[in-house]
Amino acid sequence: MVRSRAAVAWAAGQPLEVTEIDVEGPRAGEVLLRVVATGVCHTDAFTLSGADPEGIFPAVLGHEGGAVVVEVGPGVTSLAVGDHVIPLYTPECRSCRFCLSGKTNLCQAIRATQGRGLMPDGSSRFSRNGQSIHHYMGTSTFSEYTVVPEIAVAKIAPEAPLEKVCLLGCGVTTGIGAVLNTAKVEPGSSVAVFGLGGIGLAVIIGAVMAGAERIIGIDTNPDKFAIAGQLGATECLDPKAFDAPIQEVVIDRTDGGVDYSFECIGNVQVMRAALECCHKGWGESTIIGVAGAGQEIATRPFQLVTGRVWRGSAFGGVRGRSELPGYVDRFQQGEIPLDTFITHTMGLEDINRAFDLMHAGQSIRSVIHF
Ligand code: NAD
Ligand code: DAO
Ligand code: ZN
Repeated sequence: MVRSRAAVAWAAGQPLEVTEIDVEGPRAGEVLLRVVATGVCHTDAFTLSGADPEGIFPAVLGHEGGAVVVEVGPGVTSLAVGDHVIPLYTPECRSCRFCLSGKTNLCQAIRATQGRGLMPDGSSRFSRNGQSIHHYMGTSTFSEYTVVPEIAVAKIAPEAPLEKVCLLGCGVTTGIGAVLNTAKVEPGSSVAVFGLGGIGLAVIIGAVMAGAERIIGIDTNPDKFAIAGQLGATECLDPKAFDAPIQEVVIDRTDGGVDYSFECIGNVQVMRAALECCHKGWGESTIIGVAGAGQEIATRPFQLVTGRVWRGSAFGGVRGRSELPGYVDRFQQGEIPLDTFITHTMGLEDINRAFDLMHAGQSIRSVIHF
């Protein structure tokens, strides 16, 4: 058992409490990690707000971590003490039907227990004064020490700065992967990106990597436009500045619509606009944003009959153990400008400020240093 500083979500809608918790050591097939740094993603805020149908409390949130292995449980073979790692909310067991299909990154090996905020054996490693605290997304990176299954850990180059590459544990990889793996954007394409937070900006990086010719950034907060332009957006639009619906504005400016669009907000009306701004006959829209519980998307079916395609992407379609180390290497080679995303850094004691900054639209990513 180790004592760990952690930010605990006791109930929906309440600030996190920074406190000390007890973390039990790893059981079979598990590892104990010391988290060096963690990003704060919109999804953490979504769960904390109570809008997440899978949200369970009390819990240690956080899923964008950079960490070091400090203890391995019985039977662990692919990791050793001292390894630098990124925990994976989308594991990769390499033996379930989903992993073996070669068609998806959605490994299901531990899905049931992970969704219930528990380790694969059905129990929790976190507690305070004997009260059990749930895990979150199988990662719980808002704790200095966390326990994760071996299959949910990507081992990365030890030289990579964990306080930066932690962002590859979710947002940045999700955006780039959605472009390269899910949509498979081709050179010369036109792309519309709805929402210019961490995910949308990463989509812009992916679109540049893919050789897109025109990249249209769309956000209701024009403060996001400067960074979007710096990363490669060729123009930016604020939907509030137009009388016409944004899909019509995009169609007018692109000779009939874009080749690819990405929804990076979690707003079902915007998801519709993102589909409908795609070009008739071939335009494809990828949903990345996570909408609130019970919400539904709608469009006229004729939009699909006439050749537009609607897709979705989770963690950018990336198989974490196999592919995430390559993203870290691409960062090291200067291809992924993570520094641009890190607008704020702070200690764990200030983590609630990271949520305030996000809600106020003033940050891209806050990184918490332990
Ligand atoms: P964020 O809050 O940092 O960014 C959202 C952006 O959307 C903000 O810039 C905001 O101004 C803008 N916006 C809000 N309403 C808008 C509107 N009506 N029109 C245009 N712009 C609008 O969030 P983020 O961290 O970038 O995450 C974005 C979404 O992606 C969230 O829903 C998150 O849960 C989801 N997400 C999905 C995955 C996945 O694997 N599918 C992974 C991570 C995050
Ligand atoms: O396999 O059914 C499943 C769930 C996989 C979880 C994928 C999560 C992607 C979206 C959540 C946002 C992550 C920060
Ligand atoms: Zn699997």
